[in-house]
Amino acid sequence: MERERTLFLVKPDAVQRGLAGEIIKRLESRGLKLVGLKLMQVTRPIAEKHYAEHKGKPFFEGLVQFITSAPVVAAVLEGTNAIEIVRATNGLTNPLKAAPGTIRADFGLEMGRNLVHASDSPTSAAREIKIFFKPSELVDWTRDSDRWIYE
Ligand code: IDP
Ligand code: MG
Repeated sequence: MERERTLFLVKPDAVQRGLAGEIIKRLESRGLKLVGLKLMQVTRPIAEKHYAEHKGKPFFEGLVQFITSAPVVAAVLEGTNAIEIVRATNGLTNPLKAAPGTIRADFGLEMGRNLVHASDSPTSAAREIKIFFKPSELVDWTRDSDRWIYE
């Protein structure tokens, strides 16, 4: 069993639309454990660092403008295969292609307003968690329901 941590963002469109609680609820209900959580304004330097892999692409400037346009809710989620599980819960990048039942399909229409972010690999997760959270902001805690979620 691979117990992982991943960075999750409720992007500005979802926060503005009042969907932050509902979106985080889906991940909690799935069995993922919150180990970090905060509302924050993303600055341009943070945005450019976070999205460094997309620098030079035609949508990069719009993406940075968007992610810095209003607050995000940043979270670190922990669980078995958390990285793949959260990506699957989010759905494909383009809401048009995302499967019904995923966050992006259920709440979104367009790629540039797709509500959520999640790390795509263990390397990205380690890198992105460090960008958004100080070690002291992550809480190691024992969840009493773990034995009903993990075999
Ligand atoms: P991901 O969020 O599913 O990992 P990435 O390819 O890493 O998708 O792209 C980061 C974000 O950039 C996407 O979530 C989406 O909001 C935006 N994006 C990606 N490709 C496009 C595009 O072609 N047009 C507009 N926005 C895009
Ligand atoms: Mg990505």
